[in-house]
Amino acid sequence: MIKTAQRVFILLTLVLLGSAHAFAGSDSKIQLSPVEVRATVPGMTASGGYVVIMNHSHIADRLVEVSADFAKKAEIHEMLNDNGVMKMRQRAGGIEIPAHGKVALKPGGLHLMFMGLAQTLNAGDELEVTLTFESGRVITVPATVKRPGEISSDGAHGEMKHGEGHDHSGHDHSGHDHSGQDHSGHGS
Ligand SMILES: [Cu+2]
Repeated sequence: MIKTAQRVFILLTLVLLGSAHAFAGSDSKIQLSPVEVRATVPGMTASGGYVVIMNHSHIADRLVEVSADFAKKAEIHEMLNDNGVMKMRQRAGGIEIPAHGKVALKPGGLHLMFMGLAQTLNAGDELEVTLTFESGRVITVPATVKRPGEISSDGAHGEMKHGEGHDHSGHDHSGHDHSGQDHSGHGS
């Protein structure tokens, strides 16, 4: 006969072993949408990334670190209103994902920030981003580079209607906007 405590231990062990072999984008408790990364033009060295994080556990977790091999440095950013001017800065303490909760990182709000880009990020490029959680979970997810107009506002849908973004494709207003915010957020 196996005691309850032993049963729980065996179960936990199985869960932990299982998580090492989980599909990209999720383990048993944390589920991630594919990351959407904003396309850049030559000369841009920073870009934003967006993702939806779902916590199916009854214990809160916290996104504490992000990394990607296409960026020298990656941070978790938040937007704040500084006397009417939206700025962004690194979010101290990361982002809590409530138990049975969902947090969407999206344009204009919480986002992943990739700095020191080693290459121009062209729409359609397939990359990978690794997210680390306070619980010790380390999850690598596919990331697709998208034109600003193609990035889903709620981050939940991988594909958006076609046609909406084509006005922006050559000009990259949003990208310029974003790097401007980067200066105001971190500069002087
Ligand atoms: Cu940022």
